[in-house]
Amino acid sequence: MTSPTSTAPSGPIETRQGACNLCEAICGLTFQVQNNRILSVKGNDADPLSRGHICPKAVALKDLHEDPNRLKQPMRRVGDRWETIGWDQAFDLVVEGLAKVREQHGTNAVAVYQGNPSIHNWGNVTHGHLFFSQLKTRSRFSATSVDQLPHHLAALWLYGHQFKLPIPDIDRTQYMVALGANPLASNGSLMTAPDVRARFKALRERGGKLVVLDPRVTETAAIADEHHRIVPGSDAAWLLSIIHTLLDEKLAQPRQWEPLLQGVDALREAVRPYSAEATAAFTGIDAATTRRLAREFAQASSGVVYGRMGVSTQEHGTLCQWAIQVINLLTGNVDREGGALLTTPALNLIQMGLMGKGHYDVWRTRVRQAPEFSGELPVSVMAEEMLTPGKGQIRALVTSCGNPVLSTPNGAQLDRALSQLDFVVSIDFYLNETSRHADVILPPTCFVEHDHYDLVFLHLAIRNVARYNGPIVEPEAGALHDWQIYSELARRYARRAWALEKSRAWARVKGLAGRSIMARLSPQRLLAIGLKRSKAPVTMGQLLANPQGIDLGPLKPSLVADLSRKKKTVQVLPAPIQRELHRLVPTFSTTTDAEQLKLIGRRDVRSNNSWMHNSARLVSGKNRCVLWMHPQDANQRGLRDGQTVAVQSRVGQIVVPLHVTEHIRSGVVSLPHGWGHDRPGIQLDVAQAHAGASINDLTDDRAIDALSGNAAFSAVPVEVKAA
Ligand SMILES: Nc1nc2c(c(=O)[nH]1)N[C@H]1C(S)=C(S)[C@@H](COP(=O)(O)OP(=O)(O)OC[C@H]3O[C@@H](n4cnc5c(=O)[nH]c(N)nc54)[C@H](O)[C@@H]3O)O[C@H]1N2
Ligand SMILES: Nc1nc2c(c(=O)[nH]1)N[C@H]1C(S)=C(S)[C@@H](COP(=O)(O)OP(=O)(O)OC[C@H]3O[C@@H](n4cnc5c(=O)[nH]c(N)nc54)[C@H](O)[C@@H]3O)O[C@H]1N2
Ligand code: SF4
Ligand SMILES: [Mo]
Repeated sequence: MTSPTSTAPSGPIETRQGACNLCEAICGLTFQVQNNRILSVKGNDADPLSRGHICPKAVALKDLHEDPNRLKQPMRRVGDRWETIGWDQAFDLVVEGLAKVREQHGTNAVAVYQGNPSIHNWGNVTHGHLFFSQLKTRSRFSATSVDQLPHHLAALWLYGHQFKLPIPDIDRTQYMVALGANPLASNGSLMTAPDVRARFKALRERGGKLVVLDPRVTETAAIADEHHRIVPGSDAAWLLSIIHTLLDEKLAQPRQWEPLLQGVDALREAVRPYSAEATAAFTGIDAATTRRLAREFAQASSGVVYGRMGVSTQEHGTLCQWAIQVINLLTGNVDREGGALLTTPALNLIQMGLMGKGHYDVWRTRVRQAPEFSGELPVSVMAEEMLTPGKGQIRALVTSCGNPVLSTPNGAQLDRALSQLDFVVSIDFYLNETSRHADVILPPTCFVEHDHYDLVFLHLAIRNVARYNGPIVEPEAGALHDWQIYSELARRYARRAWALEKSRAWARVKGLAGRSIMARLSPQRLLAIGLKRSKAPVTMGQLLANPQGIDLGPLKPSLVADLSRKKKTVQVLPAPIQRELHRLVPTFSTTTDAEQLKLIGRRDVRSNNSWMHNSARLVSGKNRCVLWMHPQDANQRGLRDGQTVAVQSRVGQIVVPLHVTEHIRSGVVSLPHGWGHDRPGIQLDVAQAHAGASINDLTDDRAIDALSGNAAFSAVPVEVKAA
């Protein structure tokens, strides 16, 4: 199948400015387009934030657009076959399928899983809730609980709002400590910082320092001033030792936070067992180094500790993210130039009350009693909620922008669970490892076919910027954007649900009516209204006239003033953290089993979670789905570089090639996620030819951060043998 536009006669070549939505860097792009075909993709030098930077994935937006495997019409499953159907029929099938399960088994029997692009594609943000909220289900899941959930929980407890996430001011800081983050490969996360390499270079050129703690010699570690190969899963103990040193050596100087911090004495007491000397054997970082780093950090003119996936997705993820904030608070670096600050984006959804402050543990999951967070349940429990009979058992699933079979722990179990559900619908343009379980697939347009304003990541950027871009190419006739799919699902489901809920109050009708008006407005209309109503510093007209983006300046302090105005204080030792600390003590006091290999992840600049592996240019060259192992560990097991090995964990086994390298801590092995495209029934020709194996057939659904329920991907105990 070729793109219908590819045979059109040649026309004028036009230049259009756009953005890349594949990762959080949201780089500005310049496209050359002819006859609705993308000729080239380049970095946009005029973009005030990305300044011309791109990575190899940007060009793959063109591959995605032209991918013959990309679905363009709804599909329904008929036995083992797929049949393309019209939108009208597809919507009816979906609404009827979901309503039927709800009628028979109750609202919580219908589950929702929203994957990562849900926040990268703004139509999902503006319109997704119109449909999902009508399902009224508590079985809500998303990629948040395999990612940044601990950040939200720490922000809720410390600053009173799940989205008050201070962003590292990397353009002005003098001292950055990065744990469990590899921005040179990931291009930054909870830190929209395109061209992070140049920014780190500038940091060092102005006399600043970059310290990296990572079990592996990552691309970021390789350019750092110092790199420490910390034992995976031990970061919470190390961070507590930093807090201990700050308080023990009287290095803390909270500056502007002094009047706001509560519970510092209790904190001093609570961290007493965690001296640098006490944790050294557990973390693999000697006490002198830890104490020196604490002193250097406290004495730097500005500094920021930053921790991402590696410390968020581990057994003590919430402790890690809380401790990072506390270190930044105790050194006065939160809400301070060169430290970590909140953004003030043009369209400030937090200020507008459109991003709720969040809640925690108001209800719990049925089987494991795991706490909800802001209405979501940890995805690690999704399979058990499908497989365990009883009232409230999940019988239907809506997936959108997600591929949980490859991206959530114990994916093989979830794979089995999905195959026995009564009804599955996937809103996705690929027939992949997850959507192959669907009864109906609703494929939206792809990114270059619709407009974009980054509602989410402009809240997480290292500078205040605003940028709106129109579509780069026209979608095919009859194609629907995500927002239109949600809008129509919301409309039809409301009608169907009305029959289910006749007895309920009038208010509900009014609510539905309001929603249906909103549902008809495009994201662009909503943006224009939002900018106007919130008296934003830019107008829609200015955005349209400046597709390269508008710079609104560096981040400015606001949090202290805001909390003071509201007469709020910051409790540095929230009660659940205090309880969790008691749980950690026995863990770090016992020496770890040196024979036991611990598995961690790895991101590669040419890969994007589970779904860009169908771009030939991205998967070409060397196989990236290989297991890294230190020579000492390989020798001990009689294994050599290039050989195929079997990796075994509590939940499963996979077979992958071995790469023996000094660039990893001994006792640790590393494998990327998002691979494993050898499952039957998928339609991804290129990815299938570069299948790899899924690390999440090894990661354990029982291994979670107890506080948040976030998946603990780091430090999975595994055995490795010759295959
Ligand atoms: N072991 C391990 N597992 C991990 C991680 C790890 O580091 N290690 N990382 C975790 C992290 S941080 C994340 S965010 C998750 C990601 O996990 P998921 O969000 O579940 O999966 P993705 O691989 O991002 O899949 C995205 C899906 O969305 C579809 N898609 C892309 N764009 C659009 C769009 O505009 N509209 C719609 N409707 N669909 C679209 C794609 O075709 C694809 O099927 O994986 C997690 N899993
Ligand atoms: N190229 C590319 N870019 C991406 C993505 C992608 O898949 N590919 N995904 C995007 C998404 S969804 C996200 S959330 C971000 C994530 O962005 P990052 O968090 O920067 O991404 P990772 O590369 O997973 O970095 C995690 C690091 O933690 C280390 N690590 C593992 N376990 C531990 C531990 O116990 N302690 C410490 N200290 N370190 C540990 C790993 O070795 C790794 O270097 O990246 C985004 N950008
Ligand atoms: S770093 Fe690469 S994937 Fe991320 S937004 Fe920029 S071009 Fe896209
Ligand atoms: Mo993520």
